[in-house]
Amino acid sequence: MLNIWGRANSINVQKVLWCCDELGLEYERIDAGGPFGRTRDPDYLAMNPNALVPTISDDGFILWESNAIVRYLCSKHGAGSLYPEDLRERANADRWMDWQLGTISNALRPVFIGLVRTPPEDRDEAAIEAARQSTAAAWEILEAHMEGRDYALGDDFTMADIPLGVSIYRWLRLPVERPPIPNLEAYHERLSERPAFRERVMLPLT
Ligand SMILES: N[C@@H](CCC(=O)N[C@@H](CS)C(=O)NCC(=O)O)C(=O)O
Repeated sequence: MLNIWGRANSINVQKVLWCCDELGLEYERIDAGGPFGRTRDPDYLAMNPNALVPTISDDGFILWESNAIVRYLCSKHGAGSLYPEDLRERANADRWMDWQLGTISNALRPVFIGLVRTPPEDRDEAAIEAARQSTAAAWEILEAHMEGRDYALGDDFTMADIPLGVSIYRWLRLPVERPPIPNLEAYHERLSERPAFRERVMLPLT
């Protein structure tokens, strides 16, 4: 039995839900985080001492960190499809997943929190603008990489597209000035053709 703890509007939970749907996995999702609380309950902290979502239990195997969860599920259920079997292909996928978490996510988060979760009167406009500029600059790297490619690794959809896809969706939905990124917009259009992306990721920003 696969259990997933996390609220459905969390970007990191959305990665896991989208991944499960792509793999055709059945699971039970338990609301946690944000208004649902639970993450500081002793039994939750025993699973995930970060008090963050998502966390999964796969027949009792506990795992947290969204990209690690996506890798684990793809490795278990998607070898040769979402989980590249070729070592270098897989390293490329890992690279883009780490880049999403280490670079894009850190840059994008203050823009999202500032504009979506902070009332206008409490916003630090200078900090939001600085983060917007950092995010726009970081996206240029993927924009250049996507020239001539349908997905992050080339022709086929893989696990690398999941973290990238959730972040691109947010960036394109935020009410901010964006330099032109035609390759990323085309990539987003391609992802939008996937039912699981539409259902799990393309939600109003809250
Ligand atoms: N690096 C972690 C970050 C997890 C994280 O920051 N989760 C956020 C939601 S996106 C969270 O739990 N926020 C507190 C809450 O929802 O209560 C991961 O990728 O899983």
